[in-house]
Amino acid sequence: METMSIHRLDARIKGLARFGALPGGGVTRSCWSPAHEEARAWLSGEMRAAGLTTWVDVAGNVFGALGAERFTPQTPAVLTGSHIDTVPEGGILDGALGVLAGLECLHTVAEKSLPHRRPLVVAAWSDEEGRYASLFGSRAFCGLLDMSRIDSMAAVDGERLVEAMTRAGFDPTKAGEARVDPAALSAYVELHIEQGPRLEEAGIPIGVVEAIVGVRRSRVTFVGQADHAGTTPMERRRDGFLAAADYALKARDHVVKRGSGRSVTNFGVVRVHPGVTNIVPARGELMHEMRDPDPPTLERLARQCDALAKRVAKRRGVDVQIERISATAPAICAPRVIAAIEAVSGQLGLASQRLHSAAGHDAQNLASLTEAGMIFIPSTGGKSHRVDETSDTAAIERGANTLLHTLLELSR
Ligand code: HGY
Ligand code: MN
Ligand code: MN
Repeated sequence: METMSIHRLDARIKGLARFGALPGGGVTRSCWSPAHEEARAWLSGEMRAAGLTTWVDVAGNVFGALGAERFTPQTPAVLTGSHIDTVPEGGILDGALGVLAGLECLHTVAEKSLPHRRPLVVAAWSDEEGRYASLFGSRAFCGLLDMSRIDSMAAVDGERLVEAMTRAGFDPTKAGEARVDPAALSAYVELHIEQGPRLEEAGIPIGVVEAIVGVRRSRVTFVGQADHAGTTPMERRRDGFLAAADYALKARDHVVKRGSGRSVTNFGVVRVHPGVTNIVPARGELMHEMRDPDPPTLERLARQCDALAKRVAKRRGVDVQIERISATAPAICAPRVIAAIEAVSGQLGLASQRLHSAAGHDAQNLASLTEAGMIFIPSTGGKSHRVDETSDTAAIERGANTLLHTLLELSR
């Protein structure tokens, strides 16, 4: 079976890693940042050098195509891709692998004139990591973007999406026009690192994703009373931070004990106000995230945690405010794409295992428009969203060759 060039792919992975590179390794490349925009220009250049037609849509998504100039219902395309934006202090493979392996596959198809009846397109979706709004570019492409909220979309440090997009040369008011006609797509398949330990611990080289978790994020703010940190008797304090801490520990235990076994939760952003050492915190603010592949489970846990927050506030004599920030719907992957990945893995002599994705991905938006699926490769030590995220070259090669033949299979 034909193979893609692991040397060229490895060189491009190292090439992209230069943009936003951190001194001790890893990368910070937030969407719309100067490093990201330089990376976008570099990627478009690599796509053109590979013989692809390239364009960027109004939501900042970059496309490279074989056999098409644009998306059109006349010639439904087989699409692959992922993202080139990263979390702060992230790894060099999360997202980059799927974009660059997709590029390498199309480069191989072009140079070896491999047969494909349908156009093949590789995408780099903007702001997948959601510095401003999670899965932003693929949401816009899939017609799932709530344009009424675009003015309020902002990073945790307060920078607004509209400022960042404008600085990068995009008009945020047009992002909703990125919407594609669903008839212009035939299938979507994304290659990604698993970002967890399951495949490596099972010794399985190829993961076949069956479902992708939904992710709910809420801002939970406990409001007590600022007071002197020295003179206020302990029993009279209405400490907003301690209420938030009490809630976080109880909510974590609740999700673990009463969730589905695949439910997870996290409190990745914590703010204390006024936030100085000699004032009893008036406010303790948490960004509370929870995930599960099953929509009813996610809804139930959210309701139960809201009730828990109110009980904790009452017992501690403070108030609580709960604001829904975002919610992505869980997605089920398409049987046709799952079957294609499994058939190709078998032809390549690679063991595969079905699993759910505990990370969110652009594929869950594409699944609302077309038959979508994902291929995972093992993450070394299950590490991701940290500078030492890595996968070995052999794993990358196996994953990219599986992607190559899955794309050819789907484009027959
Ligand atoms: O957060 C996630 O699940 C993904 O890595 N953006
Ligand atoms: Mn990520
Ligand atoms: Mn990712």
